[in-house]
Amino acid sequence: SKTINIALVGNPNAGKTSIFNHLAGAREHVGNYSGVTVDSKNAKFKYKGYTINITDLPGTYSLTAYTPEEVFVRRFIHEQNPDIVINVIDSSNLERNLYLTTQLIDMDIRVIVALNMYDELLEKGDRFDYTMMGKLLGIPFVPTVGSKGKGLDRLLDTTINVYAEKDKVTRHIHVNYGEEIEKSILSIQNEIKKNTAITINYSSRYLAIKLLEKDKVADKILRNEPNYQEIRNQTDREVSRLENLFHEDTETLITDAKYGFIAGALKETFKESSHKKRLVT
Ligand code: GDP
Ligand code: K
Ligand code: MG
Repeated sequence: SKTINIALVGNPNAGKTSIFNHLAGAREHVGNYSGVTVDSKNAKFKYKGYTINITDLPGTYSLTAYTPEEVFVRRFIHEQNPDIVINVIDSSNLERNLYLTTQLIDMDIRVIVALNMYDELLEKGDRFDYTMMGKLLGIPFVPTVGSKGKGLDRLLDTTINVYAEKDKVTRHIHVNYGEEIEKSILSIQNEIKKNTAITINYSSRYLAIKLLEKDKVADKILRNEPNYQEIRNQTDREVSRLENLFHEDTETLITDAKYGFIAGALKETFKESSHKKRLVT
């Protein structure tokens, strides 16, 4: 049977391991990684004629390269190339959790969002039009309650549909970084396309964004290219141009634009409960 390789990616405590354990049928202790050993867990099972090969990855808030967890998750996605990334997000903290989602969008990979802790969202009475959010991001959203194993059949059915390219929501969107940053991305992207061998299996837009973020991993990927210096020079020019224009470093500009993008999407789809919680005195 066909094997679908899935990786669970998300913030710490979003519910990745709970979902993993329910899917794998394991009843292991659910806990956090100690922080000393960064590791992943892997399980295989059959579902509707497919072999599902699922990996539970360490929690990360971001996919830069500042922590061992970030390096591990990023390398896993780059090198193992999973068919589908299931981005497990905590419904009670959408803004922070969706930041990572924007980085997955930049990577141009196939993503499904498991809208976990959905029980908490319902309990608070918040209203979230996740169907519309899915359409805006081009990513199917599936509500789940990981601790109870709820929503997981729908998560797997969606996985199969996305894998078989039958999912109607899935489309590749770009996070819009605004006119000036977009201009810079495009010009660096053009240098990358002109000066790299076609064997580089990363999206040129993703690499261009990463170069603007002054990311060392992307720089290292490109450094072996014979015309690397052309890409480097163009990047330096664009970084200077943007930093002179906005009086802010480009890494911050990109981060701010991502949060702006999320805020805009949440404004259209999310309404916090008007019932204020009573303080117990
Ligand atoms: P991970 O760090 O992403 O692997 O998160 P865990 O699976 O370890 O879950 C963190 C905590 O949240 C645990 O105490 C889980 O029991 C709890 N949890 C997981 N999923 C849900 C959910 O959907 N609803 C609620 N209320 N709690 C959950
Ligand atoms: K929580
Ligand atoms: Mg975990």
